[in-house]
Amino acid sequence: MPTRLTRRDFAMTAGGGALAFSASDLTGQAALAAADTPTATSRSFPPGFLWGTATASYQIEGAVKVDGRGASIWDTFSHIPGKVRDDANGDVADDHFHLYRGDVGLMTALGATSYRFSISWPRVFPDGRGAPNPKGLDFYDALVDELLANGIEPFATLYHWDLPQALEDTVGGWQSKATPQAFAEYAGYVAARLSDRVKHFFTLNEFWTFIELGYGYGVHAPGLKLPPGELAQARHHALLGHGLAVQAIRAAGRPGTKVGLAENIGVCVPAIETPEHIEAAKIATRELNAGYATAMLEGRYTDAFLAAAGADAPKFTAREMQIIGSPLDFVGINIYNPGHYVRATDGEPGFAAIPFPASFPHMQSDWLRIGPEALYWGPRMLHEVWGVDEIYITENGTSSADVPADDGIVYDTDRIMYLRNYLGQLQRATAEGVPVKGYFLWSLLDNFEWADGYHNRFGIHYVDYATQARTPKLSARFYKAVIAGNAVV
Ligand code: PNW
Repeated sequence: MPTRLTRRDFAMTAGGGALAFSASDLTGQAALAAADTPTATSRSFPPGFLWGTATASYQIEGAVKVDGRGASIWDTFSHIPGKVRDDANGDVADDHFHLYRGDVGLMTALGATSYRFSISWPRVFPDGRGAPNPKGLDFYDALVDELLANGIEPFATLYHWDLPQALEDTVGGWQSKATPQAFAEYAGYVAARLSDRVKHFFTLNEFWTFIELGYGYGVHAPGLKLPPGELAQARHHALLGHGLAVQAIRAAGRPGTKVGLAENIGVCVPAIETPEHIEAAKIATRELNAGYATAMLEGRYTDAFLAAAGADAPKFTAREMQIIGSPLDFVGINIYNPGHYVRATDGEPGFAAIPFPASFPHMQSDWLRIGPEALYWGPRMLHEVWGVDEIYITENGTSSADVPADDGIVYDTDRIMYLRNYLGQLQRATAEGVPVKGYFLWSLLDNFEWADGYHNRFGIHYVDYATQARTPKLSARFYKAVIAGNAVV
């Protein structure tokens, strides 16, 4: 039996020079030497820790009209002038649909042991529901086989934002309860077909981002700016889709299939690591994630959340909350930045979130604030607040102003600095017994970065979009050394 999350009852009071390295170091059989068991050091990760990269279908696949794929809301949105930087779209992206074998080769060269990818819902159900497309899963079948043949464990995400356009057109997407139902049918279908080889399924990726940016701020597909009450209902429907999918995957998947989610919780970092501030950060973790993670991990909305929403609170039934709180086998969290620095207060609600000073450092984008300790506190909070005992870091990484040097290599020392410091904090968590089982670096390749188009590059492999050539950046060599040593290097 898979281990299930336990819940707690909460008493709430509220090397050498640059020339020593060439891109060819990262290709070919030499990388396989990484399979040797590394010697443990004080900077080591636990034996068997999974190392991988993460991607998402619409961001890399291209081939948007191949083999009967239907349109998604991102196809539509990206083709509306002015919505995406430089009016870019994912029609071709990294053409991973055709180049996946080589891309798995990049993973092999890194010595990676796992890979997180997402499945395009409209490839499988072009209309979102009804009859499945017979060819819809062929690509993923082949990808999974290729991964397994190379000793790489596949982790599949069922929803990374490419909602079938037909569902947006006919029922209003996540505004309707029909969408969670359709999502569960799709999830069950995929689990039945792939769970002989895929053991870990994530339901939805980053509830906060696709709902708030897509239905609230209108900067992601489908580009809506719903009023608060309707937005609250869309949030609730996304949670319901998660819960129904958990049940559908359990019903359709082979024994041993594990299911969880991949959410970008707002990581609450105690401003000072003393007991009172740590306690405040725990309270804040529940309340500042009440709309998503807390609801799914506890099967209820907190009293403070409902009180704050007032008349705009979501409408829900007890049965729905039970579905939303369906027990999970593991939890994935995407962590790029600290969500909040938190301090203790004497009165209610027991914590205060401190505004970020204007001088707080960040990477290429303003939101990519540099707070490596988020990779320590995120998993520790999941473990201590909700008793999660199987945790994955489902995304972590940064975009950088990458420019190939004369020798064709991107010397992305800023990305390495970012990764080294974040991984140091993750290592600290594992050394203290926080049950983090794996890490997926975002991303394998430069790719279609949503509203930022191709301008923001998150890959550890540089993609020349004119030729589709992939070139390992210096950070790929860094990551390869981390994987080989199973330690921060
Ligand atoms: C995540 N924000 O998105 C997604 O899961 C990926 O698809 C994406 O490429 C990656 O992070 C890098 O952006 C986010 O504005 C998008 O805070 C925006 C935000 C956070 C995450």
